[in-house]
Amino acid sequence: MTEPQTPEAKAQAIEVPEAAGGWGSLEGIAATELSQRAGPGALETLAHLNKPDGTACTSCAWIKPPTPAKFEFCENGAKATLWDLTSARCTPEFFEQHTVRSLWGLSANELEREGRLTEPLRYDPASDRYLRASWAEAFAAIGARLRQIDPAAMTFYASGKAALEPSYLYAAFARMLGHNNLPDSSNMCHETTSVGLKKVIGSPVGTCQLEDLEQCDAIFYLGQNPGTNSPRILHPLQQAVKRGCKIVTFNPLKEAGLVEFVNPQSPLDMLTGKATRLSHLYLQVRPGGDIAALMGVCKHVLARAEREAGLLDQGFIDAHCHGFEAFRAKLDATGWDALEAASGVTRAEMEAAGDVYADAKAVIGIYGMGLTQQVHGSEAIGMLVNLLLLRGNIGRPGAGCSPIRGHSNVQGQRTVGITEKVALAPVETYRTVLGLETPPQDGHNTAKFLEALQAGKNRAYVGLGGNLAMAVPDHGQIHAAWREMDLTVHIATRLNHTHLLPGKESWILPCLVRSEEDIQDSGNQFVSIEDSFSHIYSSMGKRKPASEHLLSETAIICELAKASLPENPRWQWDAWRGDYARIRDLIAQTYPKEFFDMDRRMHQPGGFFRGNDARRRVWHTQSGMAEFTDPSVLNAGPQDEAEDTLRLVTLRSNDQFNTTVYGMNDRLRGLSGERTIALMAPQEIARLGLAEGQRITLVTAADPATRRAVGGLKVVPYDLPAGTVAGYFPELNALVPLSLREKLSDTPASKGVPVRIEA
Ligand SMILES: Nc1nc2c(c(=O)[nH]1)N[C@H]1C(S)=C(S)[C@@H](COP(=O)(O)OP(=O)(O)OC[C@H]3O[C@@H](n4cnc5c(=O)[nH]c(N)nc54)[C@H](O)[C@@H]3O)O[C@H]1N2
Ligand SMILES: Nc1nc2c(c(=O)[nH]1)N[C@H]1C(S)=C(S)[C@@H](COP(=O)(O)OP(=O)(O)OC[C@H]3O[C@@H](n4cnc5c(=O)[nH]c(N)nc54)[C@H](O)[C@@H]3O)O[C@H]1N2
Ligand SMILES: [Mo]
Repeated sequence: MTEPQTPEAKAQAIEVPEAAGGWGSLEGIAATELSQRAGPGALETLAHLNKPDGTACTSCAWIKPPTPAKFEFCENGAKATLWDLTSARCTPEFFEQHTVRSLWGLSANELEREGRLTEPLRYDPASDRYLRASWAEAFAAIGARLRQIDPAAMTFYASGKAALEPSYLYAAFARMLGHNNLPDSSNMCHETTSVGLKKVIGSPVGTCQLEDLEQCDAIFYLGQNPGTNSPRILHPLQQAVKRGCKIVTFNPLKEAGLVEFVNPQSPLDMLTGKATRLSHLYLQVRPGGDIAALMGVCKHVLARAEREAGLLDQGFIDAHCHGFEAFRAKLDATGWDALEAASGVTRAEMEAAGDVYADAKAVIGIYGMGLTQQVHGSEAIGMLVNLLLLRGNIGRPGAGCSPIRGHSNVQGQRTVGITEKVALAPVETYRTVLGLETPPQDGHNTAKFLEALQAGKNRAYVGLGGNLAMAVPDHGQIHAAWREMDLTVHIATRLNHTHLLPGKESWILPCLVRSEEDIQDSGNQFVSIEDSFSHIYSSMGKRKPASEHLLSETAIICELAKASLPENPRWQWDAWRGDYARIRDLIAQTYPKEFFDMDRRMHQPGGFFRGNDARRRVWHTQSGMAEFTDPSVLNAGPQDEAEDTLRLVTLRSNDQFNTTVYGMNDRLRGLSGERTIALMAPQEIARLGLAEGQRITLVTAADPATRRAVGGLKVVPYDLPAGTVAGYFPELNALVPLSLREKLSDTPASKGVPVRIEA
């Protein structure tokens, strides 16, 4: 077979193991349901997902559309929900039989398969076991400890799932205690967006709405894997392609979800098995190659603009942008050879992408972790914005910049005050609404928390969900320090390894999941969620709770606060717990511009839009304009790599939600059976003298003073750029050095770690 000649033909010729969607996704759902023995009524729960006043899916942050499909959920949303609804129970009797030490040896999947946590548990160091406890004991003991510990030495982590009501109270509670140590999963995720996108357009979140996807002519899709991580986006992508929109993908891996899609909701698609080809061009950049690749695209657009009057939106650039001339000078000064070397794609591919851009009236840029988890990730985001600005592709119909968020309410948690930065806290309205003085010092983000932990300076940890010790870099260094804390408290649904690193005093506080009813004084409670498009909508659970002892996250936070704070007539923990509408009143008073009349508006189909000034071309940047930025590097990865290193990209499989591993199947990549693998290009395997199936050890090549290694990894051939190795998160997190972080945001650079192979 001859190599396809054009970039377009190359994209058309990509073969993937299986199209995303289709029967595979339905079988995926059935398999999980069977294996997890979800209780009766599970399918009914699925049918309510993402419907107006139904339950917001707990999986990703894709929107809940005003006119939902019959089944407004995807394979992986169903998996996440059914996983919550398992009939398996992880009871105190289970903990009686196992020491914490012995449980540590189980896999993530084995731990979570034990099922839902049912009762509060207290760690007993003498027997190395978690023991049954009452809620009253738990609150009293934790409250007493929190009163003793210096607020500067405590950290309250949040993992992006808890709704706006508990998140608002959690952030306020931390500040009432006297600290801003409020890291969020976002610190390992889209913090690069919160900082990097804000720097250039003044908005920390995306500017697009769903209707923009219905009107765009081209989508630049970078470093996000929709087939696995946000499958519902594939429906609007398919619709867009069917009406002629061109998708240009940038990804080192050929991800099936970006290649083709069979709509499982379409009888015709299912009957004929006919997949829609999604990517018009597929630029297989090397890790970090997006800055150079996008520069090449811009360079071509500017070259064409020399010949084609009106190609640039000069009116927009003049009226709305800052820094264009410096950026243009940088493009002129950067040659194609340098761009090809740094990006790993050819000039022809960059030019073809430039043509798609220049020929489209309205363009959207979409991106995910492939950009944010890089050392110079904010510069990559800045380059994407540069491209969009050239033709005024922000702030008009069918155009904009759209980061795809991770956890279902991660964006919302930041919106309602979970942030370590004082400048982002509602300092004034806290004062009037709660009589609360915000502590003046910035607190810990995730990386700073880990540094404090290693220095022995962080004494207490409270986790509102998550599995932080496994999600972070540098497992080897962090895990030992974790157990030295005086107090660790986990508000959780299932057992995970972070719980198995108890501090001197440790508690597991089991909570409801989103699909379960949450009965308080005023009846079953709604909560609210914010999606990637800044829409806020209600969610209500209808299932009977997994155990009669469970409390809601809101209730747990209220009780912890009561037990650890002095009485204050304005802090109405009982009333707030009794009726969450009263918490929404607080949110509305604290953030009146965005949340006025929240309790009513969140019930509208599709929720209400919190608004976005950049969408209206109002730029809250330093210059008051949208910023063209002149990148300081051509590749977003580390700059000082030695010759013989490879770049490690850590990935999610189709059978996991972050550290929750449902199974061993990564169907869309045609991989299964094992997660301790190292994916490498066949020619790379040959070049390095390795053999398929051989076991290797990967060793981190950055920060050589500390040895970081993961062994027993099976070499698996995969279509990847040269110099790249890929494998799964969190198994490979021990290789990610905490020192390797995105420059502006401190986000760990888990997509660009220099490594070497030890055979
Ligand atoms: N089912 C499921 N859904 C999820 C999650 C889950 O684990 N499972 N996690 C949730 C969370 S918290 C998040 S943040 C999102 C994550 O969703 P994504 O943003 O899709 O994150 P990753 O799975 O890490 O994949 C990132 C993609 O970037 C590509 N990539 C790696 N390096 C580069 C690069 O240098 N340049 C480019 N252009 N691409 C690169 C990878 O090949 C991969 O396709 O998904 C959310 N949804
Ligand atoms: N190497 C590498 N590391 C990464 C990443 C990567 O791509 N590569 N991705 C990073 C990203 S994007 C993220 S967001 C983080 C994820 O980090 P986290 O958000 O900390 O981790 P999760 O795996 O989502 O947390 C799972 C646990 O949350 C608890 N849980 C589940 N549902 C609920 C609930 O409804 N309420 C409560 N209270 N608890 C619940 C359960 O106990 C479960 O075990 O990992 C980061 N780490
Ligand atoms: Mo994330």
